[in-house]
Amino acid sequence: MKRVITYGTFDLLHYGHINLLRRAKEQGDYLVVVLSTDEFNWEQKQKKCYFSYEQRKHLLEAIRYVDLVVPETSWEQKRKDVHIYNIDSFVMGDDWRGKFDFLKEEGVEVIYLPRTPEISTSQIKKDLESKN
Ligand code: C2G
Repeated sequence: MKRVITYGTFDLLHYGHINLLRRAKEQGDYLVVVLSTDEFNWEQKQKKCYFSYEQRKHLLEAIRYVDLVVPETSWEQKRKDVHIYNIDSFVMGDDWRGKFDFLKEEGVEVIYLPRTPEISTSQIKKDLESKN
């Protein structure tokens, strides 16, 4: 059983997120999604989510590619997480390319996948604002 992990905010869930989750799951048999809490988003990413952590978790758990959703509360937890969840592969979109290569030291394959172009949560918010 090959176990894969990925991290994110996944606010206003969109097809770019789904493409990432689908391709992450294709790397193995079991996908853990570590979902940024509302506090982590605000304090560390200055992101104010439209959906709360519980709502974003609920949405992610409904996706066929996702097997487990757990909280992301710090940048540093990745080194521990890959052992807690017995991870073989770490997957992120390539906007993060290079940022998590240190996980190779933990015996984890690190994969950066091309982002889906022209869609992002911030773009959705901008488009909606301009329409009003
Ligand atoms: N993504 C993508 N294509 C898009 C938008 C997002 O492939 N058009 C990917 C991102 O690269 C990321 C995942 O979807 O791998 C989740 O994106 P966000 O919710 O924006 O997550 P982010 O804020 O990048 O948080 O510790 C890592 C952070 O929690 C990552």
